[in-house]
Amino acid sequence: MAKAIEKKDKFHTDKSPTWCPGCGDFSIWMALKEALEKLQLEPEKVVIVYGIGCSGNMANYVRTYGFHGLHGRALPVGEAVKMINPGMTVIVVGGDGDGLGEGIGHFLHSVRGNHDLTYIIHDNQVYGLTTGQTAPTSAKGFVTKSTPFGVLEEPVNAAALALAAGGHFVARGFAGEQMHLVDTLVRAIQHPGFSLVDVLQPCVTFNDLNTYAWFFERIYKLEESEYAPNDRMQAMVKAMESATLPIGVMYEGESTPYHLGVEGLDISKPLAEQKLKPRNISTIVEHYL
Ligand SMILES: Cc1ncc(C[n+]2csc(CCOP(=O)(O)OP(=O)(O)O)c2C)c(N)n1
Ligand code: SF4
Repeated sequence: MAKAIEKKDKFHTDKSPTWCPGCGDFSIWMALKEALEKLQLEPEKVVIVYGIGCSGNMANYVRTYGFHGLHGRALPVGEAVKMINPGMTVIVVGGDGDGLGEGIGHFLHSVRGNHDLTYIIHDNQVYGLTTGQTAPTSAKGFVTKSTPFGVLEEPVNAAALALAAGGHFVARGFAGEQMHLVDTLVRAIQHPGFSLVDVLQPCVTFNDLNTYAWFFERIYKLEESEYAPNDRMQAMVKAMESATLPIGVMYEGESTPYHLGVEGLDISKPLAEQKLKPRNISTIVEHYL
């Protein structure tokens, strides 16, 4: 009995989530813990970097190493963690505002660098934590307290951006399809290099447009069709669909993660355990004297 509890609680903390009842964050949280279990990872071998927002509050609810970064800055922290300790599984969790608003530059550069981490976006099309302002993913015309006459811009499409930036693993999930999300996360975490899992997530308090019912009317699973996720252009067509919303792996291709290409980086052990090797830099210094 004690053993069963121990196993079930491997990624559990003693903190209870403060998310609103019914929030999609719950199912993403449970799917992530289930995926880590399925991959038989140990908490001490996983680092999760969080952004700011309701999604970022997950920092308190998963028992792994964690870092709660600044708004929009979680990805570069995750990249650095992987570089200095390549033996760790690195996951970055953030909101759509965090990653596609403040952090959009980091997002594109992290994708094109193919940094070896799994990026989970809680894509609720609104700012949750700051009580319902427009997010970069909000639908055109969506009325919020910061846009009382409706959003004027086109929404940002995370999957299409990742594909355009050369991403080698691009997937979408839906918080209302938890077991499907577990499988998608397992594949994403296994993929070497940058993996995007853009999770469509209802915010039951501040988004009365993109509800569970709204998503259930539109989503379909790529794995249930003949779709093979090996063609970038076809994946782009899938990512751009708007009347219906495909979930699952849109694209997976050959991938060499960034840290494996860095000349001189010793990946056999963490940087902290490496001895500094003295180097003679006198020729460089002399060049500038
Ligand atoms: C640079 C910066 N700008 C704005 C904020 C204020 N802020 C905190 S959370 C948040 C919205 C978070 O929205 P999102 O990232 O979509 O996450 P959610 O709460 O919806 O999960 C904002 C604007 C901040 N903390 N830092
Ligand atoms: S405000 Fe929205 S995103 Fe935040 S916890 Fe509540 S339902 Fe979830």
